[in-house]
Amino acid sequence: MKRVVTMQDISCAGKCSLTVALPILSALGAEAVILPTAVLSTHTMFQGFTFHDLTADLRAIIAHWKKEGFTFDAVYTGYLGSFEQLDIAAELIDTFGQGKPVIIDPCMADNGKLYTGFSPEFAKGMAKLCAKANIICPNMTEASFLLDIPYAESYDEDYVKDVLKKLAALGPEVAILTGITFREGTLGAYGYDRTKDAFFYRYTEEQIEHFHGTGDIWASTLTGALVKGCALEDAVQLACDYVCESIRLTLAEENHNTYGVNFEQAMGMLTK
Ligand code: PXL
Repeated sequence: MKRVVTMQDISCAGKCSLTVALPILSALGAEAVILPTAVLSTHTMFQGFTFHDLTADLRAIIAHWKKEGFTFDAVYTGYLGSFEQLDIAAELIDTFGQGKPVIIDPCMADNGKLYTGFSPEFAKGMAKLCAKANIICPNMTEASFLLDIPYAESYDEDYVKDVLKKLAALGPEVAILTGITFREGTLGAYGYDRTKDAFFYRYTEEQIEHFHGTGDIWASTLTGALVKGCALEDAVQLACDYVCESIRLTLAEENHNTYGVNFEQAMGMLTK
């Protein structure tokens, strides 16, 4: 059985980070080993969330796994909350990611803005971590902070390709920009494989509302599908389709919540 180690926080309520990564990796048939960086009562879009930092435990957890002889078929990092956690993510990759797919989702920003608690300096640290990845999957806002370029609200295909080449120059073999659209009613991900000097675009129908946590669902699906043996472009398509269906099912529910999507009800797409 394939085994993935994923490092991100536990937002107890809010349907993001580990509370979506774990079930999605399981649904795709992979064992999910978790390195939880912090426990929050909710994700940071809520007011007044609690926060318990687990940084002090992380190196001991990694050391124990090493002693036990654990190996992993992929290393996947998501939301990381501090410079020290970036260092520990680098150590996790050095310890367990050699010759294995390393997927870094540089969760830190959306809609032109950094999330609460992040700084442009942190984005520089994240850019350095991205050098250790095989695949990175930022949205356009995260890409602009990683590259220290202005955020482009509108763009054309040439601009997207230029950003992707710059992202790949940070070090990863594959850079994927999520949330890319060129035509109303569609939304998808544009990728660049530096080793083949090849671009690809996979998209689906755009839902009328956007929700929190969908980036984590997207990256978890990508990781699980790749570990299962899907080709990169197929894994990207599945991730787009699964997020789209999760939002569709959310909107179909009367009085649905606004903090996350009904990814649970779309899970049949992953177990098939
Ligand atoms: O979905 C990304 C994410 C993960 N974890 C926490 C967050 C966010 C986004 O805001 O706040 C704690």
